[in-house]
Amino acid sequence: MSSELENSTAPDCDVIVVGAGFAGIYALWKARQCGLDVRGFERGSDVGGTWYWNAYPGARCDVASYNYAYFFDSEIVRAWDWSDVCAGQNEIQRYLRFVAERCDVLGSVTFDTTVVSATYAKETGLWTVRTSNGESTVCRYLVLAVGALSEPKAPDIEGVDDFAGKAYFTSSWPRDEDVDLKGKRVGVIGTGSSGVQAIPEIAKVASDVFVFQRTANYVTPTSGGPMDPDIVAALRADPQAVRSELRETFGGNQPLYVGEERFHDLDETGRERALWQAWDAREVPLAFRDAHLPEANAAISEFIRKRMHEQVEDPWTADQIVPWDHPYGGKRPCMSDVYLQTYNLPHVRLISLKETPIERIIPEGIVTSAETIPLDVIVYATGFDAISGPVRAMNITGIDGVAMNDVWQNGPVNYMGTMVHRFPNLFLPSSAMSPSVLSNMATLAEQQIDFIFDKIMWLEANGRPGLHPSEESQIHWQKENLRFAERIPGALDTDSWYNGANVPGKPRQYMVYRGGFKRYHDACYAELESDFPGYELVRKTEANRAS
Ligand code: N01
Repeated sequence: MSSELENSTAPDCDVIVVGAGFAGIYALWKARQCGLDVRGFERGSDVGGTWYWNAYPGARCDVASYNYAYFFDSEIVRAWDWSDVCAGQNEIQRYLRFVAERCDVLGSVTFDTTVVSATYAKETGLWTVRTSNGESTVCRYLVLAVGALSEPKAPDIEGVDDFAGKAYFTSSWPRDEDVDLKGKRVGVIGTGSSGVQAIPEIAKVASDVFVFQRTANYVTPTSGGPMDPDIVAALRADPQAVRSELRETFGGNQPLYVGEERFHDLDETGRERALWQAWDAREVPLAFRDAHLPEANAAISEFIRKRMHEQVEDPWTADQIVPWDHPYGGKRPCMSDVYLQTYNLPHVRLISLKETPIERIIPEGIVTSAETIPLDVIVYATGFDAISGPVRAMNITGIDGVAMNDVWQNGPVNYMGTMVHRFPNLFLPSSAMSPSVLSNMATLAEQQIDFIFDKIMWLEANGRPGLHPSEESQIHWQKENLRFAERIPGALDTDSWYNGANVPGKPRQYMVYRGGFKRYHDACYAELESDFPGYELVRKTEANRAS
């Protein structure tokens, strides 16, 4: 890239949106609605983001799809029929393509193109975005809608490249290959949400399945089945009312069941009744109104452990599959009606890596401390460099060449989960310290993109070239995050991708705002209503003076 381009005073477009998943598609549409010229870049060959890449067998949404959807356009809500309460990957990707086509944003996106760097020039107030094909594009506003779970974790096991059989990652399941697991000896490493969904499907066709489990996880029943016509009618009657309601909730969702009684108002019998009631309603984590209290959480955790244990026939496997070492919610819990029963099949075997760790991978299979397990296929369900990972993977520099990776060397810092001090007009939806992965990501995508474009239109209306949060605001937000995380049982001391513990060497920091969706939404709009007291405005630049 020439310095000439970096000093360009003429942007190629107003807005660049990176990523074409839930947030990216909406951002592209929103920019155009605001009268801004927009371009998009997407690494995949189609829209979908996480729903494009994670096409592994069994991939599906584990929150209700009719909530995990767009509400900005009532006609879209009315035009789409979900086949299932929790739709599968393929259906969600089709939905996103349907929305992108309907909003006519596809023509603005360059697919199969990875953004490798973004550089801010203080002199011009412009961002230069470079892509994998060597091109540079200059814009005024940059929206990195790259998702929280889009940077696969590199396998940290010795000998990964030595395996002679086929290896697949759930996080980038091949779309151009008909993966044939029929009659194969398949090893699956990882028992998070992806492993829990994939293992029962793999077991339907493979001759032998070996599940390599490092940490047991909570698995509770999931919702599923055809849509309730009353729910569909209510959604379609007034989609905008639903949109407003979702923003008033704690998680951006409308759970079908929440226990009405308080844990401490009940005796042992009452608690057991409430737990069973919630279990039957498939919402056991919400068994009590005050389910967040450590004592209530302990009762919920113990109840789930018992239910899990009794579903697995082999006593050793049942003991291993139950998460004794962390409270419910310490790690991201899983949902499935079929996962635990899969271990009752004669050709499925659990390998507990706590007892017999993997030593290395060899051409023939996997060597543990106890044995060599010959395999034809290895499926890595080993997760992501989550939340901060997709931003860290790009080379981003802000005012005076400050590098994002230096600013984030001890963990991500930002304000309101979307902007970073010294990176003006750079917007990071779905990133760290927003409700992100612990809220409904579709509700959040709409909320954050709305807020981002409210900021942009405020700048446009006030003739200001840009803004970024003050350092004090970031420090305040960091403290707010910690304050809420400390209240959540197990949040800080359980190893999880919420706090970066899953990636060797990643700084440990709890990266999800746990104050709830409504509180987050209100905090964002309090800033807007007071003309952004937590931000600094950038001075007029050459570009602004020229225009
Ligand atoms: O990844 P994970 P995921 N040796 O990090 C293990 C979303 N999602 O892809 O826990 C051995 O949860 C690791 O073990 P441990 C959802 O938010 C949503 O499953 O680190 N094992 C763990 O068991 C989810 O949380 C849906 O000890 C190793 C597993 O691999 C997020 O995506 C569906 C290992 C990784 O689990 C990520 O889920 C699917 C090693 N070296 C996913 N390295 C929906 O339904 C890692 N592991 C919406």
